[in-house]
Amino acid sequence: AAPDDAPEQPDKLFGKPIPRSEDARLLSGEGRYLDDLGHNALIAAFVRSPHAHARITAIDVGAALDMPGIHAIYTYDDLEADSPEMAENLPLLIPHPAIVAPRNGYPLAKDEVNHVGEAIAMVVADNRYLAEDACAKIDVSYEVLPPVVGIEAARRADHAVHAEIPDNVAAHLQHGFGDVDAELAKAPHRLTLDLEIERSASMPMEGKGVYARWDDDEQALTFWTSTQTSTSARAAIAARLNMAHNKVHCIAPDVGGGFGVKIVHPWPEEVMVTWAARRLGRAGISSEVKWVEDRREHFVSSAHERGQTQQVTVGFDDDGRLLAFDFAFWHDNGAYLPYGIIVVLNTATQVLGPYKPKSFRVDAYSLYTNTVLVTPYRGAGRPQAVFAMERSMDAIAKHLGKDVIEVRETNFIRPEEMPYDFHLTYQDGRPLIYDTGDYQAGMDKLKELVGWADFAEHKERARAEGRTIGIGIGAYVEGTGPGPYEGAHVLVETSGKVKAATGLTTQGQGHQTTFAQIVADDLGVPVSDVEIVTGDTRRFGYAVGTFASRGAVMSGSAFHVAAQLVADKARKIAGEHLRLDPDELELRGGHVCKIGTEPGAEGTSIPLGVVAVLSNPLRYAFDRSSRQATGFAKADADMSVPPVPAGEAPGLEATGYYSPPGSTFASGVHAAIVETDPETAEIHVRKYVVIHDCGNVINPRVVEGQVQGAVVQGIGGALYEEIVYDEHGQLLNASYMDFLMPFVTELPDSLDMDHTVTPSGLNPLGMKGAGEAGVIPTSAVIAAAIEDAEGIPVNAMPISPSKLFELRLEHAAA
Ligand code: MCN
Repeated sequence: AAPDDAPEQPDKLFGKPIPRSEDARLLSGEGRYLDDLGHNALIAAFVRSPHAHARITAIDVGAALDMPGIHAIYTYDDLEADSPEMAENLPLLIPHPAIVAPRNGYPLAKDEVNHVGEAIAMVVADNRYLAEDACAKIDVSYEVLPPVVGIEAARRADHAVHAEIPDNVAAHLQHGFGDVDAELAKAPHRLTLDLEIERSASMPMEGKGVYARWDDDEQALTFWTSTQTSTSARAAIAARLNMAHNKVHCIAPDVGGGFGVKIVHPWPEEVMVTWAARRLGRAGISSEVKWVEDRREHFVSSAHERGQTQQVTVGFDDDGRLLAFDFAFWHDNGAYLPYGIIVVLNTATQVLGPYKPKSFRVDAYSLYTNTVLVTPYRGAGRPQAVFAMERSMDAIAKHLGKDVIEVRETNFIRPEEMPYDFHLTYQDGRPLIYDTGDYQAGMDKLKELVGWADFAEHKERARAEGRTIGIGIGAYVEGTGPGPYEGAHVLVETSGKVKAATGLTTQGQGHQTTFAQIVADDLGVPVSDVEIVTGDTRRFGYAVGTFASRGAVMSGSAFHVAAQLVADKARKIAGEHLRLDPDELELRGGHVCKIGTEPGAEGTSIPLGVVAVLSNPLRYAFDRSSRQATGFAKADADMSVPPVPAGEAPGLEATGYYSPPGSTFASGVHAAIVETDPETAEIHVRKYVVIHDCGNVINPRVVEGQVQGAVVQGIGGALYEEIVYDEHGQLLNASYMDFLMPFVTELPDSLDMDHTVTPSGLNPLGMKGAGEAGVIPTSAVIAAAIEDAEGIPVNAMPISPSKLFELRLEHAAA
């Protein structure tokens, strides 16, 4: 159902839970993913480092080159011989003053490898079998160096990942407000918590992949890549290959999930495959090269996240009011820093959630380790932040013997305090100001939906039956929809159907449906008449990308701006034709018609497709049916065309951009009821409840699907998923046999959801983002519920049955 308090708009598609129009195609196998393309391409495979840290002393490709079906083998020397651009380090995408020592690798390792899986050589062959066989024949000599694995080893700094950075510190960030030391000194109560969140990784069903096609006649390159940022990927490749922008096109075909890992641009494989296509194309060998990541490569050579060690010291009064929140954390950065420290910034700037402590301090370190690099994964630093804050809230309540919800409510920012200015800088460099939000309203709904008032009784009853259950609560605030901009192009065809494009990419979020709802509303056409194109630089060249839950706010708003421009133009053209003032006209039922009259009525209405004909002089001149459709073709011989209204360009189309003044802050509260098995320590999530606020909702069905998916991903992180390295930097669980993701059997018995709606004033439709929300408080909530069930502190995630079993033994011994 639509959110209760959303405004009623009976004629509008905005707010309606219509089914996702993309699903029939995607679920029936009609999707075209990267590996469905380029069947005639040569295939690339990579030689990857078996060592976590080593110097490369020699590479012998001779035996591999002599194998049949092998067309080329490249190493760093080939890049250096090619051009200064190809020999350069991969870029640091988001610089920040807290980054003290940025280091990035090369498309192929230069003389050192810093994690197992780093690419050293590329083979291009007739097929993957031959390419892999040739990889096995390439002889790389290494001088093995001591690896740095894990946060503790990086902090001890007995060894360095990068020799010139002896303390392994990539970035050091400090910020805050108030006098934390003074507040802690005089606080009636103080507590310190040591916390840990596992290293994990986004696991899209489809891994990375790139297919490039060189056109030697045009000296132009087109490449398809499974990316979240096709425009940035194009910019990155154009720069590296030293080509003009308009000679390079990048297309994201159907993308089978991203969850953050596909934001990085360029990936080494994107550089290598595009470069090889041009090089081999010019040599007349083949103009097409393709590489598709296999699952093991995804584990060892894409990106991971989470991975934090935290220490929180809180000072509070007898009511549980936070006087000081002193937060130190150490973040496992992996070997390189392509994406800057956005994850660390998110943890540091969003840890306060819906609360307003009197003083606040963050001291954060991002540390290099000889492991796969770390980039944002759905939630991007916020699950870690919420873990620190919400575990603290529970500890305060326990210390004071108070209700966990009451302590939270005592610290809530109130709706009348909005917009709330923390006088801090947010991760986007702008002031950290919450635009709107009503956290109390969310908590009130949560209590109702989860049955808070009756839970104690419920728990006692369960205990009497020999069952152990517990409840956990968690709240969060999430900055969504950051700028700088997103754009859209909307075109009405002479058929009356609408083609609309944005440069933003899509990975399964339902953009085809939700963006079409916005455009259809603005143009008064059926939603099925709107086709949305995403992530194709041939169709729309300026865009930022899909991450940070920005699609609805950014591209949704841009579609609205562009469609409004088209609607204005349609009213002008139709007004001239109907001899009515444009202000007297509206777009409804596929027509431009006089306000309040029937669409299609003689003399006061004109079909939108006909307006498109009138706006397109050439189409009008050559197309007899178009002339007849306008109803004012005098004779076949009359080739005169209707004039485009003064000040307008031909074509019923427009481009619009949207650039927000700042991020908009979504929020929510979650609760979980878990049951733990007294003997086996198995953990079942019996009930999961979400109250969610993403401002005005375009499509509740899509949003609920997003939240459900993210909650399940969060439960995966809380109970099952963990990337495990041994001390040599070897990944021990690089397959789905050992890296456990929740199946349908691990879903909560029930997952209930409701919404609060505090519209944002920062964008024209009052939206906030929704795509990451479900995953953000999940670990904190599950930890709290297990703690409540077992009466044992839970300070490290994930918590498996065996870990819970150990905790029980430790607790019993203590
Ligand atoms: N929406 C809405 N009303 C709102 C807000 C959002 O109807 N008020 C709709 C949007 O129109 C969109 C969907 O909900 O269809 C998600 O919107 P938004 O929150 O703007 O997020 P993005 O479109 O920017 O998607 C990115 C977000 C992120 S950051 C990750 S990570 C993630 C996620 O979306 N990765 C996903 N959801 C995913 N879903 C799938 N299937 N696959 C991924 O890789």
